Amino acid sequence: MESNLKRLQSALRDGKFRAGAVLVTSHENRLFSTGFSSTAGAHIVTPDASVFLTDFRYIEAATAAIADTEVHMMERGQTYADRINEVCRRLGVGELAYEDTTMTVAERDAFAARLEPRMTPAGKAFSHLRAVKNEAELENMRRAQRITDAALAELLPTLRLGMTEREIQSELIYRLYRCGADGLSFDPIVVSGPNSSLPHGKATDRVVGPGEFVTMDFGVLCRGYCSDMTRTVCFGEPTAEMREVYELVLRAQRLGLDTARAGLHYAREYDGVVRRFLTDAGFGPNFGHGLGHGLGIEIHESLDFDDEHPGIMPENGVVSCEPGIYLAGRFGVRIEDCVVLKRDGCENLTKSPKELLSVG
Ligand SMILES: [Mn+2]
Repeated sequence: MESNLKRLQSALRDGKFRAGAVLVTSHENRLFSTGFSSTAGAHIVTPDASVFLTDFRYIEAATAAIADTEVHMMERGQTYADRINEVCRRLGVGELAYEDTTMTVAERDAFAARLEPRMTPAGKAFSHLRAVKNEAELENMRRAQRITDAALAELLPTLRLGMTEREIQSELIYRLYRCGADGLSFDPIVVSGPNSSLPHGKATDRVVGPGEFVTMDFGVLCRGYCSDMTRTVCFGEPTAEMREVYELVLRAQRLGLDTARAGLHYAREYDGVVRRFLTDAGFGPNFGHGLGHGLGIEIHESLDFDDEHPGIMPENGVVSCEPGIYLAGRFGVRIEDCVVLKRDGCENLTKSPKELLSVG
């Protein structure tokens, strides 16, 4: 299996960064290029060399963890710009691609004033690399989803009428950590009754009543990688209309899962297929968000990164499948799994059942 560092070096060699070397500065891209998580550091990569600079807080762990890389400590009072200049001089780097998509304008200006190599924007090169996962990254994501599935299985029997959204959210977070989460990939969404028509609503002190949907959208971090899942359950018995809407969303979701594969145009051939299905059923205006998004180190990663093939979903990319129907002021349903795109279909990372469940 090719490490992310080797993939980054191949991309440099192939001219994908339009520079001889790259300066990796954001937490997310440093995690990608080194496999090491830290709040401070800079990674300078050329086709044949890899130098990571970090400070006293991380030096011991970084030295032990990062393979095929020189790891050096920043001395107190030194600036990253000065140390990067030293490294670039030694490696003969005259042109350095920088993360124009993550750096603040102030950081860019400060580097531009001090760095000796010419700075060129890396553009979409990082999102292109990160969209395609290697086996180690996929294993982290499978593990993250296993934790997420396990936490839901533990949570469901604890749900009782009279709980508030916030109580459900707290119980869920507790289970996620107990099941092995390193962190949360985002603050879980727990919305009930009429609040469930808010796709990204916030948990409140609202008490869940009988015959109401509760939508829970949540995920964890495992070794720096995200999971993401949504399930809608009913407290007590749903009405016939609620059941009908739920079954429609479930059919739409299965259609998305059956459709998903590498090489499809996201908007036309993936999102578009499910959107047409829900539109034909009369719920087009009630499905106002995208069918899916990329994910990995970040919970939302771009699927539109390849200028030669705009909008095409890559092999070994991970994408969510999350149709929903939202009836303002009444109720909403969303069901979400995440899949690994393969040439002839997809691997569903999400194992939690999704038949309409009556709880409480
Ligand atoms: Mn999602």
